[in-house]
Amino acid sequence: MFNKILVANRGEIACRVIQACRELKIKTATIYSEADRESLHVALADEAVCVGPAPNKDSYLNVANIISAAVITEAQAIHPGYGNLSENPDFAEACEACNITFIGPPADVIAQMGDKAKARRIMREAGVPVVPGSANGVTDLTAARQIADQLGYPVMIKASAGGGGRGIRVIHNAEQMREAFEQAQAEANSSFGDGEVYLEKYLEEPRHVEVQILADNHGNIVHLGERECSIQYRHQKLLEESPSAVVSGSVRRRLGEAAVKAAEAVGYRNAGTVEFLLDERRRFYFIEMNTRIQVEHPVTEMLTGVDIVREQIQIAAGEPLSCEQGQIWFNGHALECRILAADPDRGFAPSPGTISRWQTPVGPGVRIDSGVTTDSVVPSHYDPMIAKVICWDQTRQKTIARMEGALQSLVVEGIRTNIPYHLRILGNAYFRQGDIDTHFLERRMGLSEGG
Ligand code: MV4
Repeated sequence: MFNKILVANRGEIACRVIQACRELKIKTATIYSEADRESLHVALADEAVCVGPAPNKDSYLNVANIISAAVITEAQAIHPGYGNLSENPDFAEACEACNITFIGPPADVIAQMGDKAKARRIMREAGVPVVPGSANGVTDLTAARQIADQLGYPVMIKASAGGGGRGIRVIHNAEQMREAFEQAQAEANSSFGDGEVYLEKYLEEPRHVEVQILADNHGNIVHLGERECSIQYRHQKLLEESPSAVVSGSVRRRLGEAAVKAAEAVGYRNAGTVEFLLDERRRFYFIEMNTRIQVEHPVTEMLTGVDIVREQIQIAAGEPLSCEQGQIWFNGHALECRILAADPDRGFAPSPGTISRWQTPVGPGVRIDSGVTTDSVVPSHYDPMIAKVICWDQTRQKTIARMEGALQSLVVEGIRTNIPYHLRILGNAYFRQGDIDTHFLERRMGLSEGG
């Protein structure tokens, strides 16, 4: 087992990984930018290295300085968290080249799943159901028109190097194709340095469910059930839950089998998430695979009792999974609300500043994963998510009530947050009936995608 791990991230996920290391008696080093000198994750780690000035690109994305931090602190492994360098194959490669274990999948697996068109092809060849669409990337307008005609409009155009909704758009008819195709290519080029796009049949009323998997270096792969992630604002998940209100035992088993098959097909190692769309007839289709720990992992941890971050560390250290599929049970219901330093009255514009008071609820089935505390400064340079409230109870209705109570007891003074907006969602009749899909926010909460 590792003696010391470098936690190469900030905020709540850095605090979460540091805590897992502490339980395993592993020493921790972490990194920080000049803006994060006084932050909570720095205080919690055993030691900390400044890797650059405030802007993310100069610090938390600074591969050379981060690897140097691992070398000078003599860390044997690096945990990248999520976002930032967590799905950067060059970073994973650089870690291994410096004889530092990257806590995540092999670099080539990250690269393969990072190419969304290639990922679809691998999954289709492995017999995993994928959304009907182009077999490869689409390079010219004529091909795009032919494929769209075969699929039937509406179709969705997506960037191969994108993911998570970046660079996707819906095309409703042939007249829109030229402009949409050219814009999508240009946007993919400018955002990802790779203009390749691909086409999929647009599913009109899907739910977005994702399946957590764990794979060790001894051939063991398990799934930990699904997470319902349909409630998204501009492709940022706001609130996630497990189980999905519409996934039956048999659908869960088939989703899990498909996710394990996807992991086998690509030689997966460590924690990963297979994303599917679920249609109104409960058929499901692969859309992409995420090769990192996800923000919403606590929902699965609360439901199954499996500590996913601890499993990640143990897998990276060469140990076998601590659980077999037959020992994994899905008990009760879990729900997560992402707490953003954002102003819901100004289209969720970031609301940086100093938190003059942070007071968290306590009680059975209430978990707060936080990167902040009283007197923390929320900088304007980074993602505005400062914490997550995760609740568990025996039924969905009880879990909703527990979450409402927890959010009402979470005191945050000095900055604006989206807590009131979460309470509006939780109070919404359609939400409380479990009647949600990917259009929930605009249809039921009057929130246009434009903000
Ligand atoms: C889709 C889709 C419908 N049809 N693909 C992909 C990235 C993820 N963040 C959202 N994704 C979707 N891909 C096809 N072929 C619906 C979604 C989707 C979504 C789309 C627009 C607005 C909100 C959404 C929420 C969840 C899923």
